[in-house]
Amino acid sequence: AGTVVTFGEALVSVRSAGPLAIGSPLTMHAAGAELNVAVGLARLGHAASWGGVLGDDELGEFLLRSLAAERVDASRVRRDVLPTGVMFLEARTPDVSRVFYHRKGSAGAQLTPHDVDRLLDRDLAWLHLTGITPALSERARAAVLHAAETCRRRSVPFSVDVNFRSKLWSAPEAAEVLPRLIEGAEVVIGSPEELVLVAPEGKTVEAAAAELLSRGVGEVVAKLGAAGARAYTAQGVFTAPAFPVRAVDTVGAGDAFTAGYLSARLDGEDADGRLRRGNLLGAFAVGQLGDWEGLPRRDELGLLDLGQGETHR
Ligand code: ADP
Ligand code: KDG
Repeated sequence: AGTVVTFGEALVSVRSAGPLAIGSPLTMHAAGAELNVAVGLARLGHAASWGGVLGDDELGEFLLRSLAAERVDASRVRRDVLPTGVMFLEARTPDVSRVFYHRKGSAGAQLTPHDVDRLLDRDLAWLHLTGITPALSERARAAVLHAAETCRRRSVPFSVDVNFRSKLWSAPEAAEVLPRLIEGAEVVIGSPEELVLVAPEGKTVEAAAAELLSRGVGEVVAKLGAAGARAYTAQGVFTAPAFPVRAVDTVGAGDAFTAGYLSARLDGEDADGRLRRGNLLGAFAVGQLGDWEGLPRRDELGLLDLGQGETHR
């Protein structure tokens, strides 16, 4: 059946219980949009592989340990003398969080097209990319564009989550690069604003989706937060509501959604089934601290159908 491969920069995310400036208690998590997607897919039983460059340091060891524990193949990871990147997620107030990256000059940004060749040299079922990688460095940008090009040449289906990160680059810079990255993608996922960013002519999400479909993208999926998600396809537009859950940590919800959507796609589900599984994984992700810790195994997919506040005995 082949492997689902993804790559990018994995980070240690450090979550604070309060303001960082006063020295609030911290917890340590494995993160990075692509690592999150790989874990989500592996939990559901798909053969998933994550690639990238990790520092030859304790944080790199922690990320490898997390990947191994989650049964994500990391056999093609490269180590580098530069440090593993870190991000702080500060709970500044109970409702307002801030992200601070410590990733400039990190190992993760050293990814090259050669690393990508090594990573893709296998039986590939699917490749998942994000718009974070091209924002990391010149070489990482070359690497991710090369990966998309390799998929187009080899006719390997691939997906792109736009994941615009304004702390890494500007919207005009992203709008210059991302339309090239998503060319020929089977699935493009983003928030409505992100989808407008990658469709040069589109001013609304509907116009952006129509433009992307006409340029050969297979389907365009808009993540709508607590309102669920919508898929624009050649067969029409499909909408599905979110699952009602208590949100405790929304970071990582988008990656969980993507993992669920791709999992259903790999299983041959129709648009309704894909949106449903995406929303389901998003709901599991927001219910627990950490980007992916709360994600379900396949035998847990029905848990949320049983209602809120229930204890299963
Ligand atoms: P991102 O994390 O990329 O900003 P969203 O906030 O749109 O993405 O969330 C992604 C998906 O996670 C949504 O499409 C939805 O399925 C789910 N989700 C997000 N927030 C909630 C919520 N409060 N309740 C239930 N599901 C949610
Ligand atoms: O989607 C969650 C990501 O934002 C987080 O894990 C870190 O990859 C990350 C990034 O660059 O923001």
